Amino acid sequence: MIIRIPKASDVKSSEITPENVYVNRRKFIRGAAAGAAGLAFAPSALAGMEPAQEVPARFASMTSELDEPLNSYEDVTTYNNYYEFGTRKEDPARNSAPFRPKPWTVTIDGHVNKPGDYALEDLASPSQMEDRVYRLRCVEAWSMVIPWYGFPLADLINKVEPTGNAKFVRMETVVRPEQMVGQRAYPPILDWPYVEGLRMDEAMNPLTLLATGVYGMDLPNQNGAPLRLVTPWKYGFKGVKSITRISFVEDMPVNTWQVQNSREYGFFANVNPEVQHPRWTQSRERRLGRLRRIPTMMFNGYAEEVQSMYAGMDLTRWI
Ligand SMILES: Nc1nc2c(c(=O)[nH]1)N[C@H]1C(S)=C(S)[C@@H](COP(=O)(O)O)O[C@H]1N2
Ligand SMILES: [Mo]
Repeated sequence: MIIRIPKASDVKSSEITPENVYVNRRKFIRGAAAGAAGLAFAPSALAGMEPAQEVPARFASMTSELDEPLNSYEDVTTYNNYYEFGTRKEDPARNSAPFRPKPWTVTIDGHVNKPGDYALEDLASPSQMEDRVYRLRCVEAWSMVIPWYGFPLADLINKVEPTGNAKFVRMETVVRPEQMVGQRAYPPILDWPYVEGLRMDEAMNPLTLLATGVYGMDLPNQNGAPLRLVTPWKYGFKGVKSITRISFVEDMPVNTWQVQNSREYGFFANVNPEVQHPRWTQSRERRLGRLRRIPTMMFNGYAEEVQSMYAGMDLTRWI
């Protein structure tokens, strides 16, 4: 197995794989290699990363609550956004092997009764772990249906007891340039560390998940090992990866993409087909691996569970 570790100068933020090229190449890979075995094994060996792992049988007939089929393990783990490992969709799977997600410590600070440095095992007990099939919808208008594995963020919050001054939760990705080639690029691709946030009611919503896995297996590095956020009614960029710090704060955090471009990205980032991104429509999306575009649903299909949190807010202003 050869792992190519690119030089920092290889990473160009302007380089984005056109989706049609990607779809065609994937079709070819599937046709050539998957054959009849297709479903039983996660063909990550195809991507040259690690030995094929068995996808647990319980996923064979699993769908979303809207009966949508799951994207394959290969889709979920080879088409990623994780700029710490490069800006192209295939970069994170290719470049993240040097990253070491174990052991892992999460710093809890801010307005909270039980601050401290917690070992990941002490924040998530095995009995809280569950599969949750959620759509991930990216601003770039592609989407996937993913069987996440993890525990509710609300459980962690209850454990550490925020005080009344905590109005928002702010989360940070680890900074490890020696293990993350994208963080070695100059000029910097983003203003590290990657930062995201939720309002306290959003963080406590039962849909909000801290994922430690996909397809019932530990998160691969490219998906945000060992701990990442999944907020299914928000655009994918809210799903901050490899979380190393969780702060309970009074003021609305400034998230990475707002710093990058505040005209295009706001704090809330609720999936909303009626609010257009300045550079493309948000009213339709393409499920990875399919060519036909489908209408995007308000709040990514989770309106019933979340819309009351935004009653009275102008969602064309609070993007
Ligand atoms: N630290 C960090 N987290 C990140 C990103 C990133 O570049 N760095 N990309 C975000 C974006 S834009 C998306 S769409 C999702 C993609 O998650 P996935 O690759 O597991 O599908 O991760 C989000 N979390
Ligand atoms: Mo994204």
